[in-house]
Amino acid sequence: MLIIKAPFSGGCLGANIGCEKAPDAVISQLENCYVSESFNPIRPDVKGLKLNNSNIDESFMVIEEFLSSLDDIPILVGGDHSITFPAFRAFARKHKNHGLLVLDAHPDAVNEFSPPSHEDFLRMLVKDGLVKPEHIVLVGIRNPHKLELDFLKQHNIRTFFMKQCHNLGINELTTIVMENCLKFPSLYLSVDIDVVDPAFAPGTGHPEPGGFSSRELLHMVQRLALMKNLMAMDLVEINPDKDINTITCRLGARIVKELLKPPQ
Ligand SMILES: [Mn+2]
Repeated sequence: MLIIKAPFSGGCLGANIGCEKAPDAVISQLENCYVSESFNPIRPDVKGLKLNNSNIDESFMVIEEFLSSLDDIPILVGGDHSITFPAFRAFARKHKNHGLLVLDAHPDAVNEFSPPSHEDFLRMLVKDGLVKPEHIVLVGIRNPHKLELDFLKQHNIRTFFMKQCHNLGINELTTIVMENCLKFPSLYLSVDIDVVDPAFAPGTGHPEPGGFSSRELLHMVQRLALMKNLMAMDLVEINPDKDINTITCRLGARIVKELLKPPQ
């Protein structure tokens, strides 16, 4: 596995400036996560990408080209959520009948900006035919815009709204999400840190109260990491400038640690 640092805030529409500092901040916290909770001994390589925050097209090209050339399973550490667009495009070229699992407070389907921003990467993936809507699973959604609700309904996208997540309980929720995702021969997992309650992850651009606890997210992530079809991952929207006592960066490092899996 390879951790790839993607220091990019050029797609955040000004809402999360500072998130370009997250890759370094999160990876430096990784040194304080001595072991995974299952004592997985994997020590991943880390590679940094050179991105240009004032040039989205150029940065997307760098991300896509690097991931296209990679044989390893990548964990991309952003950066704002727009980076999922080029990362997923590289993934979609390599895999057939692929699926996308997104853990996020927001559906990220407001506009149709091109190149996409962190508010509409999902909509643009669907619009550009890079993923079938029925191969998308969203988890943790709360406070969606009306345009986003219309989009989810129109495309019949499998959505686990946060209230439903809570009512199911983390164990059952994770089981159902995994059952949904095991149908795809290959899966991309995108984790937006704002799926976590801001009480546990304050360092982000659009805090939405009422999310998962860090323990609940770790439960889910630990079980998702066991899925054999999981072929690419990203972790986005952490902002060290908005963080308190490095809680969020440290949680980010813990998530990365739990996602690492032995070579197959
Ligand atoms: Mn997002």
